[in-house]
Amino acid sequence: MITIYGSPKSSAGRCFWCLEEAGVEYKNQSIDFKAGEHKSEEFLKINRNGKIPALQDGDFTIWESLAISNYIADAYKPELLGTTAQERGLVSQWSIWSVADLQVPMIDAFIQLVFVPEPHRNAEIIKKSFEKLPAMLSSLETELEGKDYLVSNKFTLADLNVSFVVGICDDIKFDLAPYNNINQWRARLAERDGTKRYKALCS
Ligand SMILES: N[C@@H](CCC(=O)N[C@@H](CS)C(=O)NCC(=O)O)C(=O)O
Repeated sequence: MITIYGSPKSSAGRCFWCLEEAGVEYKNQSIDFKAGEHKSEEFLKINRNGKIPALQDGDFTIWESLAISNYIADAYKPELLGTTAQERGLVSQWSIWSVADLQVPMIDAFIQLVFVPEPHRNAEIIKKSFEKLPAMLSSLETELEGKDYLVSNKFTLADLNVSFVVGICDDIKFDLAPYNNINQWRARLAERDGTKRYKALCS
């Protein structure tokens, strides 16, 4: 049996979405941050870094959200990773870009706008983060021109991982109106059964 530790409304969300796309059975073990469960002796045996998500599949344990999703796909629905070396390379490229580049200003803005109470927000961090987004979103917009999906025009983890990060724009109220291709792609992804099952977990 697979156990995923963490909440679908956190960085673990991309792993829940992947589990739903793969159609595997799993159970969720929530971790109470306020009670310090992520730093408990028991949880540190699962991820010694004291962070969620982590996943156990039988006696196998893995942490780090992108690695978890890659493992789920590889073990249970390999086509999500692409079917040729080149496709797998591009899926990897987009997935890494989503966390190494796109997510960085998104999370900086998210922390300020969602976690920090308004009077204590750092307007400079928010401004600088928002300034970094158009170049990256324009790159994605260009890539999606004339395409339904990012890699070989079929749904892969590239779409899941990149759109998961783009979704942070909703939380930080970054206006995506100028990005037609991105909006159509997000609408297409929202129609997937796997996406609907994942979104239902977040509501
Ligand atoms: N790069 C990691 C980030 C994991 C992460 O920072 N998780 C947060 C929750 S979204 C956490 O567990 N924070 C607790 C802490 O840092 O003490 C991943 O994607 O899995």
